[in-house]
Parts: sequence; structure tokens; C-alpha cells
Amino acid sequence: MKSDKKPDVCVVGLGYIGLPTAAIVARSGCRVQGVDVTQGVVDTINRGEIHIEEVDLDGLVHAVVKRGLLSASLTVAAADVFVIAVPTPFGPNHEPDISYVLSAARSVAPVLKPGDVVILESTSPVGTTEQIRDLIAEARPDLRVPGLTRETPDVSIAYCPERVLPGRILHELTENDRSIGGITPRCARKALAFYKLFVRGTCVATDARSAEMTKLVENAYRDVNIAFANELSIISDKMGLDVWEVIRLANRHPRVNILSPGPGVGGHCIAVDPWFIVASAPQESPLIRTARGVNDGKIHHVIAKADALITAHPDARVACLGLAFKANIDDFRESPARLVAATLARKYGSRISIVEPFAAELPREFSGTGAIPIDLDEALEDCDILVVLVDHDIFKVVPLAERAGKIVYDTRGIWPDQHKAGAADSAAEGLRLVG
Ligand code: SAJ
Repeated sequence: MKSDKKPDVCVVGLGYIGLPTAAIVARSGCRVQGVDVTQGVVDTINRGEIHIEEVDLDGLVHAVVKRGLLSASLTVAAADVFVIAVPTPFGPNHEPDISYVLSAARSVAPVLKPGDVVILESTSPVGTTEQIRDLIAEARPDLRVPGLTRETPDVSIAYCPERVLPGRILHELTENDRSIGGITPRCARKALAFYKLFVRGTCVATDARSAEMTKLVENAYRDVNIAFANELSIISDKMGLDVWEVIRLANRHPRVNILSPGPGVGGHCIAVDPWFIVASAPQESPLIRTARGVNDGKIHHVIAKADALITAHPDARVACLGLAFKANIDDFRESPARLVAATLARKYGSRISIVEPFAAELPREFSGTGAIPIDLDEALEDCDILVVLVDHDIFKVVPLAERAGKIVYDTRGIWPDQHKAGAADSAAEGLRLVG
């Protein structure tokens, strides 16, 4: 990479991470070429528009495209730095699928020249960055690659995971600390110089395998702790305890921080990444594997409890509040709330209404069930049972007076005062089911 001017950068993969990264790198003054396999994505970006939802991203992409700093194409062209940010899903048996990563590396290899830097950002099993190095070595025997030459390598190869939150991506891409894992320390230094162009957080150099494992560990840690909260909620149900009261009190301990129960774990990160660790060490990861089972099992616990409640009130109209995988965003991928609501809709049909302020229409699995989308006011006026599945802010602020006469199953603990709604018992109005 030339040290005197800003590097030309190629970002392969223009999704939830690649596009914001490309836009922020362009904003730092680099010329950035974004590459994607979908013509519609390429065309949208070249019009200065975006194909994903992310706060402030539209304005930034429009600005850098208009200034000629960001353009998109289907094919990789020569650059100084190559960032690979493509999906890494898992297969039917939770085995990691790095085929998109290897395909991206194959598209980069032919245009590499001495001095270039290749950085993988996609969440990947430990050892993937070395596989990219080996692929480049095979495709370009004319290049000296790091770790396989005693001389100074021609190219640098590194791994740098992101840890951004949807809805805060532009902020966190610049402010969060970054782990920069090089195949060699020299590779880490070259990649670190690139990130210092736009990262204000601390960039910590390490080796590629440690950086790969760091990303998986961060999310597995969170999954295990969510599983603890979900298991607590199931135990509390059995014991007739208010899990939210127990957690609230336990968290007053100076060194206890129990996370929040929910209807399960959604999204394509926390529910996926732990499996990459289990795949690498299946005998040594019983806790991580079991936590995945607890969180996936919680979905079925919530379905069974809601089903029993609806069956016990055959004349009641039901509103499911929320379909998104987490609060205040419009991402429905791998959403437990969506699975719970669709299961109830298939069984109870038009008795079920769906309130999802972040969805313009119901996902396809609701078609033909008879369930209809309604807004929150209609739910509060017309429905007798409220099943809270997502902790959207708009749901949290519903005053007690507007839900006092309702039967509430609150899987997110958003209404701690619900029990004040009346002399709640299994038959009376105002029953509050928690956890
Ligand atoms: N959840 C709970 N209870 C909690 C916290 C979360 O049930 O106490 C559920 C949420 O409802 C959601 C799921 O877990 O369904 C995941 O939510 P999340 O808040 O963990 O958010 P993600 O998946 O959008 O982001 C995570 C973050 N990782 C960590 O917090 C360690 C983010 O920093 C990562 O960048 C992201 O995964 C990722 O892309 O890997």
C-alpha cells in the first residue's frame, strides 16, 4: 500500500457491514469500489441510494457517491486494500459455510500486486484467514505470501471482525475498538494502518486466529448469558415466581448482571456464531452448545404458554406485539417473535392480530392464516389478550390504564406494573403472565 496517498480500497460484499464500511472508508478520503454479486444492489448504490435500512446511511452513501469517492460494480478491480465482508451462514447441521468468503478471495487474487493488503471481516471459523492465504498462494505463485516465505512477503493478509449494533453501525464502525489479526505481525501493522484512517477506537494488533476467535467468543459469551436468563424465566414459571422481580433484585448485587429473558435469540449473529466454536471443538464446548439449545427451546416454551392461554379464553381476540428479532429495528431475520406469532396464527387464524410498527406488511408465512396486521391503538381497543414478543419502545410507553383490562403475556418484561392492573388470578381480568 503506498504510504504517501490515501489507498484505493475495494470492499467485496455490500450488505449490512460492507456498505457502511465502504461509505465510511470513502468519507475518510479513499477511493472505494464496492463489489456485490447482485446487479440491483450495484445499480442502487451507483444512484447514490441504499438497499438496506441503517440510520444515516442513506445520506452518507449519497454524499460519497456524488463526490465520486464510492462506486459499485459486479467485478473486482485493482486496489491497494481489499476488504471482504460477505455472509458466512451455517448449514443444516450448523456447520459453518465459508464458500462466499473463498469465492470472494478467488475474485481478489488475480488483481493483487506487491504492497496490497487483504482483510477478511466476515465472522468466520478459526483458520479461515489462513485458508485465504493458501488460496492466494495457489492462485498467484508469483507472489510471496505471509507465513509461507522466509523473505518479506509481497502482500499482507489479516482478519478484523466488526462488533457493531444495527441502528448504530456508522457510529460504532468508527468508535468501537478493533482487533486486527495479522497472518504475521507485519500483516497486522499494515492492516492497522488502514483502519487508523477511519477508526477512532483503539486498534489492537494480534494474530489472525486470535482475532477470529475473539469475534466468536464475544457473541458466544452473550448467548450463554441470555440462555441463563431464559432458563431462569422457565424455572420461575414453574415455581410461580416473577422472573423480572428476581433479576431486578439480583442485579442490585455489585457484581451480578443477569441479562433479559425473551422469546428466544434472533438475528444472524448471536444465534449463529457460537456454532462456529462448537464446530471447531465439539467435545470441548458442552456449555456453548447447551446454551444454544436453551435459547432455541425458549421459543417453544413461549409458544406452548401462549397457546394454553388462548385456548383457555376461547372468545378472546389476541394481539401479538412485535415480529422483529430485537427492539426498535426493522430486521426480521431469524426472529423468534416471528416464529411464535406465525405458529399462533396458523392455529387460531383470524383471532390473531399482529402489531409490528416496523413492518409495512406481514411476512409471507402469515398469508392464508387469517391473521391481520393492526396498529397498537386498535390492539388496545379491540383485543383481550396481548402477547408481548418484542420490546419496542412504542410498546413500553403504553400506560397501565390502557392495558388494565387485558390479559397480558409479557415475554420481555416491558410492563412491570401490569400486576397492579387488578386482582389478577387465573380467571380475572388483568392477569399478568411473565417470562
Ligand atoms: N436478547 C435477549 N436478551 C438480552 C439481550 C438480547 O433475549 O438480554 C436477544 C435479542 O432480543 C435478539 C438477540 O438476543 O433477539 C440478539 O440481540 P443482541 O442485542 O445481542 O444484538 P445483535 O445480534 O444485533 O448484535 C450482537 C452484538 N454482539 C454483542 O453484543 C456481543 C454486536 O456487538 C455484534 O456486532 C453483532 O451481534 C454481530 O454482528 O455479531
